Amino acid sequence: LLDLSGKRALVTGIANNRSIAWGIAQQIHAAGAELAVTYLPDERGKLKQKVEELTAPLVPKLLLPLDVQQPQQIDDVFAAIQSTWGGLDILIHCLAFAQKEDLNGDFSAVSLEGFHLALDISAYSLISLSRAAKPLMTHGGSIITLTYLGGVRVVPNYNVMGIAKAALEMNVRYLAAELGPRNIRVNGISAGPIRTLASSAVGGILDMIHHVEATAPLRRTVTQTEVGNTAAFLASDLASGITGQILYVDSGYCIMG
Ligand code: 0WD
Repeated sequence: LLDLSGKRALVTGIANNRSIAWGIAQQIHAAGAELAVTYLPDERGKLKQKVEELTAPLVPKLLLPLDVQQPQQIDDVFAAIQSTWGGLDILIHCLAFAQKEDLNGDFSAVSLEGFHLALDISAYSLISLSRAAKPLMTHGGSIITLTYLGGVRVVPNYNVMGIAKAALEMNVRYLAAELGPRNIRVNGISAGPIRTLASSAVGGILDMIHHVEATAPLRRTVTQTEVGNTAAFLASDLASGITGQILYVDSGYCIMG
């Protein structure tokens, strides 16, 4: 039976009630995990308030600011986890960013700065968060990230984020190889397109959603809850033999020619 009771989970990437991370937080909480959640700090503190209100029913043990571009904030998050829980079992990496101008038009137009930014926030951050989580996962653990088909195949307008996702998926494999002897498993979920704040920045996302609805074997897109259920499974002991994998939760779209 799927049971996460007694497990302590850090969930990053909740921005609002459409966030995939919110679907994951709800499902792993429902399975019994205790939560710590992070929010991207902004000057007016609006995001903090939003995430605080949204997650209140899940009674998170910690609500912490985290901009993955700020190494000090990463240190502070894991120091708080260490002093509150003394360890960690589950890390959900559910964040990405690229400049809007780099998510449509000519792929070759991407600036070095835009490239660095996308790869830093969307791919390197899995390495830095995993490095910080490693010493806390003393009884093994499960690290889960979110990726997209555009990291494997050319998807119109996904552009620099496709490069970031390709790097992210390779990060999953190298981290899985390093952390496996500690019984820390590292996997990615490749989700089908879902309407969120982040995906709305990708040019033509609605066309992509309609294309999936017309051609995927299940003839529909997936929900945050379905992605959340898969994350709960991967986080659980039911998935104890699975590491270094990218699991597609996309209504089967990726098998179609
Ligand atoms: O169709 C989709 N929505 C898919 C999303 C399909 C397949 C994969 N994904 C991936 C995304 O690439 C991302 O890795 O799922 C993950 C979560 O994305 P989401 O749920 O679609 O988007 P959203 O609700 O916007 O959450 C992403 C959040 C940010 O929100 P905004 O929109 O404010 O940028 O990532 C966070 C932030 O909360 N984020 C950061 N967190 C820490 N440090 C940073 C940062 N520097 N930048 C963005």
